[in-house]
Amino acid sequence: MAQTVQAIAESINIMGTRSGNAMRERIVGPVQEMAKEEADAGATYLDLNIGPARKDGTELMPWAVETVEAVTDVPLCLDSTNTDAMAAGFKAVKNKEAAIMNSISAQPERMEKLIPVAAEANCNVIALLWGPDGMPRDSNERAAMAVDLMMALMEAGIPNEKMLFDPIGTPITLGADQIRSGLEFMEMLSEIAPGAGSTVGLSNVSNGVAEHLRKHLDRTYLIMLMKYGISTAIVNSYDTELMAICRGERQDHVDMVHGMMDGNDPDPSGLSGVALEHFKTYNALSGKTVFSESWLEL
Ligand code: THG
Repeated sequence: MAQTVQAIAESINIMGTRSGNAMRERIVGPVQEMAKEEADAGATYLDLNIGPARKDGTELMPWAVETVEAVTDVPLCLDSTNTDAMAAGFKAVKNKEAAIMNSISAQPERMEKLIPVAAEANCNVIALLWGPDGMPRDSNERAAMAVDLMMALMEAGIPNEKMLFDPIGTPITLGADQIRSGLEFMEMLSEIAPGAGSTVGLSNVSNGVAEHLRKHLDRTYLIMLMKYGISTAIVNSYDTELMAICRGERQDHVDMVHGMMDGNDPDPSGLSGVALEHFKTYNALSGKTVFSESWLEL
């Protein structure tokens, strides 16, 4: 059986060129068009990212929920750092049990405010491995944070099966070591929280890289995460190649990259097209070659 990944489509976003203005001005058309496009592309969830929304979050999030639910039944993933907006958004969600709260981090204040909201909604929860001191430095700090979050969620009656741990993808521009520590955590997760799922915002890895090159990093990074059984990923659903990987339709590429992760490199002279791109991109993401924006030309 081919391995699949559930896609959380990321494009309805207050920072986006199409969706940002529409969200700020409460124009339903562009948001509803994008929701339908993401659903048609095969998204399992639609992320609604309103950002910090300090002024109007409690009004904007319910608006986004109702706007999107009017055109699709695909479950939603409510994405905001504003805890009041999150609570107001969940009040509006029709199918709360199928939805995702994005996210609860290991910051005491966020845990206190959001865990009761999640417990009442009986929704899925992204447990973001971001603590009071920010980004965890290595896989052990990630593991400690995951235990804290799991215990707090469990005490509120939320089972492991409803948790999605996000080790936080780091940009390749920060170096391959940081990427490796996220992957190491993914390998530990089934022992830390048996039955729990996982997610990563794939595009974090290509943050700061020239636009036309980003998709290559996101695609190969997803395949690397699949080696450790990632269950969902936050994706650009407009990338059809990435969506094909999610659907389990690129098993040859998956096998090649996973082989490389085990030290079995193919002969690159026998590779071409997308397979060769994965080969070169894996070498960049794993630190085998020093990262620069010419990695695909090497
Ligand atoms: N983990 C979790 N949630 C997250 C992230 C994560 N939510 C936010 C973010 N990271 C994932 N969402 C996005 C949404 C859009 C983009 C990246 C990540 C993006 N957009 C294009 C750009 O900026 O170039 C296009 C924008 C446009 O339409 O113009 O890159 O890591 N749990």
